[in-house]
Amino acid sequence: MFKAGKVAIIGRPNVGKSTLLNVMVKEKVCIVSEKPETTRDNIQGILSGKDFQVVFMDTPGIHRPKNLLGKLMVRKAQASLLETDLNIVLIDAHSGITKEDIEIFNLMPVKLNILIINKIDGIDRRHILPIIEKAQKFNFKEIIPISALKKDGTGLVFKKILEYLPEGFPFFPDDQLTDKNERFIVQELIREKTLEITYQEVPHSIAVVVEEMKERPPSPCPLPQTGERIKVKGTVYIRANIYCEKDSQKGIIIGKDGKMLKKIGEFSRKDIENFLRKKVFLDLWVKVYKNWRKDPFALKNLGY
Ligand SMILES: Nc1nc2c(ncn2[C@@H]2O[C@H](COP(=O)(O)OP(=O)(O)OP(=O)(O)O)[C@@H](O)[C@H]2O)c(=O)[nH]1
Ligand SMILES: [Mg+2]
Repeated sequence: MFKAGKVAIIGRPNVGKSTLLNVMVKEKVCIVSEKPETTRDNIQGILSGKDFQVVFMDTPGIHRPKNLLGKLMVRKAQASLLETDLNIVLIDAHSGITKEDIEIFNLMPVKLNILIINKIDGIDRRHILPIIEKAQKFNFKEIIPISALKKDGTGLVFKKILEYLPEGFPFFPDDQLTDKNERFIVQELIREKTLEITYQEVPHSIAVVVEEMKERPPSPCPLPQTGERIKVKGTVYIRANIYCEKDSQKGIIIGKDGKMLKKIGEFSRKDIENFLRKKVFLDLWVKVYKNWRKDPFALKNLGY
C-alpha cells in the first residue's frame, strides 16, 4: 500500500514552522530567521520513500496584517488548508497557548490536526505539562512536544504523520525536493542573509529578485608553461536586485564602503553554491522601490 498526502505547517510567525519543514525533508528548502514574518509564500517540501510521499507545506505566519503584503501572506496560509489531508499546528513552548494561537486553532478545518509544542530545548519539562493539559481542550489528534532545532521529538512527528497519511498516489517524482524553482530558492537565500544583518523595519521591507541566472560554460584555457589546454569548471552567473523601501534602508544594506553588501554577497554565495552544487558568481544590487508592500502592482512585480 502506497501512502501519500499533503501536510500544512501552520502557526504564528516565528514559532519554527520553516525549521521543522527543513528537518522533515532533511534539506534546506525554506529560509529561517529570528525575525518574525520571514516566510511569505506557501512552499512545499517533498519527502519520498519506498511506500510513501509526504508533501509538507510551509506557510507564512498567521498574524494581524499591517499592509497588503501581510494580507496576502495570511491569505496564502489559510488557502493551504484547503488542499491538505492533515495539518500540523505549531506553538512556542515559551509562550504556551496564546490568544493568537487559539484564533488559529479556530481556523483549522475539522479534520486531522496535530498540535506541536516547539522549542522545548532549554525549557524546564515541568512547564510543558500545563501546556499539554490546556491543549487537550482542543480537538487535536496528537499533542507532541519537540525541539525542531535539536531534532528532538521530530522522529515521532514523522511516525505519527505516516500513521494518519491516506492511501494514494505520489504528487511529485520521487527525486523532487520542492515545488519551487531554483530561481525562487536563490532569491530566498539572498533575502535570508539580508534579514540576518538588518533590524527593525528593514528586514520587512526587503524583497529580492533574480534578474539573470545563467551558466557560463566550462571554457578551455591554456596552461602558462606548456600551452596545453585544460577544462575549467563552469560557473553560474547570478545578477539579483535587493529591493527596500527607503533611501535610508538602502544605505544600511550597502553599509560603510559597501561592507554590508559584501558580507551579504559572501554568505549568500556560499549557501547558493551548496544548494546548486556549482560555483557561483553573484552580482548584487540594492534598489529602492517606494512602498512596495502596499502597492498591488509592485507586489506582483516582485513575485508576491
Ligand atoms: N530554541 C529553539 N529555537 C528554534 C526552534 N525551532 C526554531 N527556532 C528558531 O526560531 C526562529 C524562527 O524560526 P523559523 O523556522 O524561521 O520560524 P517560522 O515559524 O517559519 O517563522 P515565520 O516564517 O516568520 O512565520 C529561528 O531563529 C529559529 O532558529 C527550536 O526548536 N528551539
Ligand atoms: Mg517561516
